[in-house]
Amino acid sequence: MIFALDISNHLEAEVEVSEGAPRQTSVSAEPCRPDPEEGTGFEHQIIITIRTNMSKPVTTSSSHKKHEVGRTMSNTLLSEHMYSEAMSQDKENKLSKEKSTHKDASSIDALLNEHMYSGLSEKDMQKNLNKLAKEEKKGKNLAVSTRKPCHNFNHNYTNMSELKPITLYSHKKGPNGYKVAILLEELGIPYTNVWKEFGDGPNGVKAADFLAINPNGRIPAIVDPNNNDFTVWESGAILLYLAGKYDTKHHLWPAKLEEQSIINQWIAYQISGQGPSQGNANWFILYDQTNPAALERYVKETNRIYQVLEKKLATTGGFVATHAFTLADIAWYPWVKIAHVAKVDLSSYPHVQKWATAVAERESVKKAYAPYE
Ligand SMILES: N[C@@H](CCC(=O)N[C@@H](CS)C(=O)NCC(=O)O)C(=O)O
Repeated sequence: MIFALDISNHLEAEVEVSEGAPRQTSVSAEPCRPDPEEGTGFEHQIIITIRTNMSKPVTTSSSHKKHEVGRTMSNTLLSEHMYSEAMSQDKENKLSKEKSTHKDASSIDALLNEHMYSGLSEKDMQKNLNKLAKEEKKGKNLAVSTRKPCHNFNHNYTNMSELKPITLYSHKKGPNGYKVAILLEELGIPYTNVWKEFGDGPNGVKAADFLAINPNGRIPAIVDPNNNDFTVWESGAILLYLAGKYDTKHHLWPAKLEEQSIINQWIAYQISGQGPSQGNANWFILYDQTNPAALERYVKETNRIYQVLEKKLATTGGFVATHAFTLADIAWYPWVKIAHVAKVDLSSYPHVQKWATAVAERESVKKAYAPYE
């Protein structure tokens, strides 16, 4: 199937999707800049990413051509995304109602596309819809009337500060929330820390209101107002969501599958190995010294994991997964920071110690920990 997709006012891309409908897609366009050779034209660069959980493979191809004023575009792909499971019923009803009130459905599609993919706020979308309605009354061509100028177009999240703050549910002393805070700082995404307490008290992670956000009753969790209040919990899942959605320049999350897999592998190891082992060591050290066998087991296992990390850091030129600072470093750092609690002596792991000192110096890390220090 070929879907024509309006990516901005100036670009058009065709995405070919193999048989079967993708359930989740995302599309981004590199910002287009004035073309110095043509003066009035635009430099066209398109990145199309289709992420899918469909069982059949998806193939993509993209083409671009100059915008022709007045062009209207159909947008079936948008609907595929919009009406996927990620879409709430409420939103779906609202959007289809909106569509039916306009003659030129394609321009509504374009606007909604912008809303869905680029973080255009509900309020701004409403403003644009009102503008559309006005212009439609005057008989104007809607396809060209409502779009932002290209340089200001935010499909690629070039201006993160325009995003609405993401809510981060965290705990001042819990390492897992800081992973998310560091990533948000790295990406320059505004966020609000909502500090939770442990237990089932009124502000506790096991209280009913928080269980509605994370049924597992643990921090971290996020709610993203730029994406219909999309909610994610489990630190690793949150890192991957934020990187997939907002690190479109691939600073911390490379585009190459193999590199992603290596990073994923180290994130998974952190979450299933270092975190639980070190966390249990902490527990037996701090709260239950009646079980020396359990304490010894977890301290030993935690130290074994640090040996694995030590070896890896000795071979990667200073970073956990690849040759560069990535999501994997972000996942490991907050636990390494508190290694001493679990009787891990970092001086026995010189590469880990050197790496942790360098990570601590990053601006993002300092800012993320500012509320803690
Ligand atoms: N696998 C989870 C672990 C989350 C976790 O254990 N969070 C701790 C704080 S760092 C927590 O909320 N503990 C509260 C509890 O266990 O009740 C993740 O990586 O997000």
